Amino acid sequence: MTVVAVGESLGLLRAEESGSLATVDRLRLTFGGAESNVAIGVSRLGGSARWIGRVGRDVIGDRIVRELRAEGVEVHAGIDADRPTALMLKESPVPAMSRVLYYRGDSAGSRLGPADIPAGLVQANDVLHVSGITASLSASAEKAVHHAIDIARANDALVSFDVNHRATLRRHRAAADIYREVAQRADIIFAGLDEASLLTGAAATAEATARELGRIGAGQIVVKLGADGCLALEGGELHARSAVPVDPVDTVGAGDAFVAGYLAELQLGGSMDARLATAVTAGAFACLSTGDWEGLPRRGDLDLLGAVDPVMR
Ligand code: KDG
Repeated sequence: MTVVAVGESLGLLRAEESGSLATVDRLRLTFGGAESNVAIGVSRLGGSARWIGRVGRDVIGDRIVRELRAEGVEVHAGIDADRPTALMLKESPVPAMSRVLYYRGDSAGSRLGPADIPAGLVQANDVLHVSGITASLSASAEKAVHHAIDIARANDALVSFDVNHRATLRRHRAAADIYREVAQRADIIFAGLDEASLLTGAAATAEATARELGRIGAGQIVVKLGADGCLALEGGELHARSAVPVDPVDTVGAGDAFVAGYLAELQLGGSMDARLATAVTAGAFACLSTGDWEGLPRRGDLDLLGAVDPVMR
């Protein structure tokens, strides 16, 4: 069973110190992308992962493809000779707070279209993972997401959808409409409370949120509650899990790490409780690193956050 993630990955210039990018001068070059972060996370946890997207014919695109392959992710990247790979800048205006600026309008990745989705995208029992970011990039990217879902449906693969709302993304139509149409075709929905309210209207509690999302039709609902853990609904039963307490340095990428933990355990046939345990642990790891994916744990790391002895020899 392979997790097949479809989306846009972007070059990332990240400030190495707190303060405004107007004055900070030390930056690190890396990359990010919600769906490729999930693919890396699954691969690091021992699972099989594939990423599908478009990059420009440029050094940032080369870097993304090379790094993903180095992380054990199978890559199907369309190369766009006319448009660049997108960029984002990440600054930390005050310690432990991150602000992301996008330079992605009409990027190679946002020109993703149905023709970029291979016919043999998934096999039975694979998981297609998509997010609200990809469907928001452009009308053609939204079509690509639905085309990928058509292929998944025709091949008995599961469809996983993380709403991943990004308020500053410029969209071709209303976010709630885009998300609702994908959610209605998903088997697994991941959403934070605010994201869920875009789909169903605000609910009073996490439980009410999970049940409202459940009415959309997906068999697995996972409400991400950040430092309060998560609440899942499957077969009418609720499963709660506390977060693993950490002192976060940067929470960007924690949601993707959470999804990767969940899907990696699902690949192994793990129970809901096992899926949530790995999800919250992977999410905690991601909070300890300033990179969007660099802090993702390998399977052998998962026990480290509970370790009593601070020295291992
Ligand atoms: O979830 C982390 C992502 O936000 C990041 O890696 C980049 O895909 C990205 C985005 O659109 O913000």
